[in-house]
Amino acid sequence: MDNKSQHDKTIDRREFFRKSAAASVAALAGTSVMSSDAMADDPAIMHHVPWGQVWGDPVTKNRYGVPSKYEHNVTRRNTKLLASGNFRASIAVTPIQESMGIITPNGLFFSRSHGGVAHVDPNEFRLMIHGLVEKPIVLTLEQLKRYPSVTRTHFIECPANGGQEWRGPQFNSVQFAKGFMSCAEWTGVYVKTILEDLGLKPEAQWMLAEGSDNSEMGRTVPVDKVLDDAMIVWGQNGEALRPEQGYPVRLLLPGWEGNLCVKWLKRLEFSTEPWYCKEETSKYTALQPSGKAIQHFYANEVNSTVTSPSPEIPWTNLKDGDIVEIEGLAWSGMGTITGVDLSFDGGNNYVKANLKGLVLPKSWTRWSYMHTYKKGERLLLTSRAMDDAGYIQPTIDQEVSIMGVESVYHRNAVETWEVTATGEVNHVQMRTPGGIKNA
Ligand SMILES: Nc1nc2c(c(=O)[nH]1)N[C@H]1C(S)=C(S)[C@@H](COP(=O)(O)O)O[C@H]1N2
Ligand SMILES: [Mo]
Repeated sequence: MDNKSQHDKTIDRREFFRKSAAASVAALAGTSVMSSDAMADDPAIMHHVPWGQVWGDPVTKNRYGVPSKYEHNVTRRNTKLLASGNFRASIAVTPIQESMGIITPNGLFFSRSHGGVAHVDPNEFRLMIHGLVEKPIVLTLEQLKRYPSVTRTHFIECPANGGQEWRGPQFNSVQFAKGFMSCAEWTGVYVKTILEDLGLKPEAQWMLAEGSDNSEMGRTVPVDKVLDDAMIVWGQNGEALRPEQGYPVRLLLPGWEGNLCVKWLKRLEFSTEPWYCKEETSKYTALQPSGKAIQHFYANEVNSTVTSPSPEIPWTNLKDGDIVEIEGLAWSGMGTITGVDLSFDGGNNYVKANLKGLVLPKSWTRWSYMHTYKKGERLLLTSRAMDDAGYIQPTIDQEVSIMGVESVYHRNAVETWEVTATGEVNHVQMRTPGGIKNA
């Protein structure tokens, strides 16, 4: 390109941006998200960018595509503080501060594997289904996939999500505080569909699920849940499960504790008794709107968090008067999110946030609230979700009064994120109305 045409292009662009800036200011009339001076004399729109002057890479360079190199910081993370620092059998947490919509890309999906990640040869995969069924069977992967399939969007959450924080915040990070979970569109077959074929004997009460990995992860599940919505899945967001998620096949119990969703599945056995009853999880309680606790087990209760702003991506660049979107996630293993409240004062007063996009049962639900930022203001952002099973998130004081602080599992009290006068974000815990404790 010669100098002349490059110069013309520069003039054209400058005029274009001037015009469109003026037009957008007029259209938004005082409620502009971005002021027009955000564009004025920005060298990045005036000069001729280097990537526009050369041929790009061949489109087949990455036969399996990878994210832009500039997104290299968006990764799962691990810390020695989790799972005794054993990086083989540990936890890789999802960067929920970077999440968009309600789907976690497969490369960022949360992973917890007690015996490390197994690599199963799909040709040697077998699934045995036996015990109290009329027709016990051993299926190859190809035979399993011949059953009619369904596709459903559900989160998987480790019940230890947030479980380090009963006494107060341990991680000044939304990724570590709340990232023991992810959400995907799963493809597979309902276990009830297979059971219609095999014939479940009426005395069957429990299903044992076992993995073929080093940890086996034997878990028993009540037959009611199995016949309700349990799935055997092989598809994750439009492709085969990733090894970290149990390739080629895992059990999925929508909304229930992640540890029951046995990966690298090899065996289902139906029986009258549980082989291994998780005593401690069967005693969990959940708080109702009345503040009274009820007993239940296995389901992950209604929960939410602010994901933006976050300690990782704060508001330090915002100017006074900027309009900014506060965003977060809400989820419930007992049903569909019906609403999310947002507080700016740590949970004393709440306004209604908006639910965005698809609102699906036992799925992440995205919520947002448009806020006009005042430079120097200090906020205590607290979100509180409710579901169609009638539950609402408790305060930490309500939850601790019933559960104590020794537990690791099922912490679903509201979370608070402090925005300081300079826009930094800190994870804090509100133990008494009006004041920060354990900050
Ligand atoms: N076979 C097997 N299944 C397993 C595990 C395991 O270690 N082995 N970990 C469990 C735990 S504790 C959780 S929280 C979920 C996590 O699923 P993900 O790794 O796909 O996020 O898998 C569960 N299923
Ligand atoms: Mo877990």
